[in-house]
Amino acid sequence: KASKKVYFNNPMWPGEAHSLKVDKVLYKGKSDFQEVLVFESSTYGKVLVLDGIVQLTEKDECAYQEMIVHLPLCSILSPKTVLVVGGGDGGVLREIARHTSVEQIDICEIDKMVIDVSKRFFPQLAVGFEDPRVHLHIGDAADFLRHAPKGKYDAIIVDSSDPVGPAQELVEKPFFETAARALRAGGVLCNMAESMWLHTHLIQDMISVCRETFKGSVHYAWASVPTYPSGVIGFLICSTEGPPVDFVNPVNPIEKLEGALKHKRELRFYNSEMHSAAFALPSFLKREVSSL
Ligand code: AAT
Repeated sequence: KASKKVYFNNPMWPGEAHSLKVDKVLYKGKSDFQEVLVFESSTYGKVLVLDGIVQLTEKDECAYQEMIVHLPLCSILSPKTVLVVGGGDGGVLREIARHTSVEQIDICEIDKMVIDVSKRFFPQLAVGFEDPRVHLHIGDAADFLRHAPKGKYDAIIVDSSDPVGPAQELVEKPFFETAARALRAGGVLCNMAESMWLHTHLIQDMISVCRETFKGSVHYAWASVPTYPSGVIGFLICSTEGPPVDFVNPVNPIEKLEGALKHKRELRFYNSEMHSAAFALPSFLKREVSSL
């Protein structure tokens, strides 16, 4: 009974839980910010869990990391400066590295333990940290952005955890305002934006805040990630006022990018068709988004 209570009481998805069979617990630790757990599952490879919530599995991380990076970076021509918020496992860095136009990648992750654990257990993600263009900052990204120079970034990718705990601030208006300020005119933001099945209100709130803050355009896209709650994850993708950005039809298609596909690791999920398809919304969501 006690364990049932814990499983079904997550405020982000009350009344439901998803389970994976644990073959072996590989690491258990507690940082200043959260509980960190790594285990070997019987069907999804190794799994990284923070405060009881699955952040990634070896089998399906490709879907999330490839989409959250290439949706924004393939929507603008020759991105050069990119900021990653969160993303301490390094998977997002690994994907940004495919873009040879990129000259500087800043990353601000709050929890050093996530980085250390990823380097030890998920080398195929942490490899992203080895790129010489990467500059690592340990700290709260909301704080980091408050001090970022105006107009510095072509793209900001918010690969953060759910808004309970250290990521709470990252879905609030002041955060979006500092992100918009740190982007150049016509720059893009791509934000992890939860599940359309579970978090319609949160998504609506994020969209209306972003419509006030980002004067270019604001879109919602989604992808299937079986180990995230309800099996899908959304992305809120916005541009600042400036040269208009056509998010649905990538102007910088990955198939034409020198080296992007020749990278040591093949793309497993993303391609230009998946990019455009990700913006197709089910009728219920379309209605809710357009009613805002
Ligand atoms: N790529 C794996 C997916 C993640 S990881 C989210 C990261 O965001 C974590 O490493 C966490 O420590 C970091 N983080 C949380 N809050 C902050 C903050 N304020 N500043 C900087 N980094 C932060 C996300 C999985 C999404 C799960 C969907 N259910």
